[in-house]
Amino acid sequence: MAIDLYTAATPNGWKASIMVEELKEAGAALPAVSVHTIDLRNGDQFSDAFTAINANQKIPAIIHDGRAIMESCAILEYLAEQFPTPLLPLDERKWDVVPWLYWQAANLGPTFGNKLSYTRYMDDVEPIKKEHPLTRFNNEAQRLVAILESRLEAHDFICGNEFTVADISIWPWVRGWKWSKVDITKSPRLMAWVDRVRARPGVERGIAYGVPKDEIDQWSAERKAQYAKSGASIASNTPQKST
Ligand SMILES: N[C@@H](CCC(=O)N[C@@H](CS)C(=O)NCC(=O)O)C(=O)O
Repeated sequence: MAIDLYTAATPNGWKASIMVEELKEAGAALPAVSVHTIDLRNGDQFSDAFTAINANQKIPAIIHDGRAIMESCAILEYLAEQFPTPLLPLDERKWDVVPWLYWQAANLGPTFGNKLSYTRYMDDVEPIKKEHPLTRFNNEAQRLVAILESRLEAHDFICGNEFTVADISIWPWVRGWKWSKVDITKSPRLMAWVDRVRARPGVERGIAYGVPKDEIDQWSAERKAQYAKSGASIASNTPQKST
């Protein structure tokens, strides 16, 4: 049964596309995957058709075997269970990995996302009003960076020497550290991990979904402006609607 993937070229979207490509790399018997791009700038996430798939109106989402799944980390866990590979051990070692998916969803994603929004997407907010949230989210991001740096002391990946769904969930946010201006340069193991994960062929293909090949690592000024515009409309207090 084919998989329908609803996504966009954003950190949460790349988690799902990296997963698809890493499953292929791991030799999983993955069915055909149909990719549907949701135009966040256009407000497609608020359409009735997409809301029926994901009541939370955010990408990514998948439909497989008639079942719709929302939340990127739930999608990683679902796909890992449906198509078993070392990306998620399914015996008791699962519990070395799954808590880090929850950690990403509850801590790293929201903190990096908020830091990014205040850094790049809120030009209409007076600088003085941004000071407190910027400091707050930056401090919290630095706390999370320190946790990752210490995780990587003993092994190459977040949960051991095997690359897992935990790495997939965390990497797209951390690799965008220059865009979110979360300084990781004083965390050498984390910097090396960003490069180590980037070097994987599955990751290379996964982050190319929705992005021209020559802009995978370095966005053009035009793309940065597009992201800024889309981010600004999402971060705005004026509700965005499907057009
Ligand atoms: N916790 C969710 C977050 C999903 C999320 O925030 N997606 C963003 C793109 S990275 C989105 O769809 N934003 C559109 C909006 O907020 O209107 C997940 O991990 O799937």
